[in-house]
Amino acid sequence: LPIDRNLTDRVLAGDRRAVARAISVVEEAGAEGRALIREIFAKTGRAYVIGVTGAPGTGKSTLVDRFVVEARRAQLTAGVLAIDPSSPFTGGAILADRVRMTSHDADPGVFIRSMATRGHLGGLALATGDAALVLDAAGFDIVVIETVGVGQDEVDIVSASDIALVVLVPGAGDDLQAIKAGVMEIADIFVVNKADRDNADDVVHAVSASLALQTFGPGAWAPPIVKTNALSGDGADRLWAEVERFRHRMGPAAGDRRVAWQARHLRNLLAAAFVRRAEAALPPGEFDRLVADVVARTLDPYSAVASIVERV
Ligand SMILES: Nc1nc2c(ncn2[C@@H]2O[C@H](COP(=O)(O)OP(=O)(O)O)[C@@H](O)[C@H]2O)c(=O)[nH]1
Ligand SMILES: [Mg+2]
Repeated sequence: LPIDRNLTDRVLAGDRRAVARAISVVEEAGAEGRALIREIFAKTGRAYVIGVTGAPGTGKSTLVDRFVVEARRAQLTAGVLAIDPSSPFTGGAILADRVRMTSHDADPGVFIRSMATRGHLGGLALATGDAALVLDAAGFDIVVIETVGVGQDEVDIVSASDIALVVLVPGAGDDLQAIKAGVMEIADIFVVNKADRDNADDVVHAVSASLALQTFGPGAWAPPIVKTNALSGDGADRLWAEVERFRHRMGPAAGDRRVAWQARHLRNLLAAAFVRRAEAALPPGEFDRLVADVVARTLDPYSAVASIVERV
């Protein structure tokens, strides 16, 4: 496939329009996107990737906005990917996140992009990971990925990050929010946002009670709980300080995390590539015939797979 060198070069030079275009290309999860990633990959791995997850309406976008202000204060540039379940798939058009309060438009050190959750052929986690690589290659110091903590896709996205922030808010059943979503285990920092509300401390206590049930070995990171008011910006500096503390404390362990993630990622890509190859190697209609045989119970699924593997 011919590679658009011009696009690659412009991404590496940090050209914003090229970055936007490149994200659209990788969102399509086709050969062009794979070629682009191949071209830029050696220039990635430098950005610090921050995953932010939590239920809808917990104030993630508002908080990320504040967070970006802190990053800029620290002389760091920031790329933001907001995975927005409410935005329809636009084929890559740039959507303004409706709740952004601060205008970063005039700031070349900030790039914000909304991505729809539907319409990604290769899966949301893959599209998001590749979009993060584009921002990384373009030279952004930090890449923030905001995602709604509901499904496996979102957990995958956050576990691909260097640090995971889980956002909770005061309200009914809040002590269970994180546990229900299965993100309790992946949180490096708990954020109790909307701390301007009365019962914010109830959430803090619920989280610390559940953390108290876990044992943290020597040198292990015990997730701190940070109260924020994203509307006023209160606590954003403390949140930033905790992220910095984690980054410095977890230096070598961060490498292990990337190794573990990369191993899983390669296996997933291998599985997908292998399925593509296997299906292509079968005579037309053969796969469907095997499915029919399994449904009819004349063939078991393990033997069906074995018969395909033999032929590849
Ligand atoms: N009272 C209060 N409202 C907040 C706070 N942070 C965000 N909000 C509001 O909560 C709503 C949802 O915020 P948003 O950032 O879109 O949440 P997201 O869906 O998690 O991205 C918006 O109306 C925000 O203005 C906060 O700290 N306190
Ligand atoms: Mg949001």
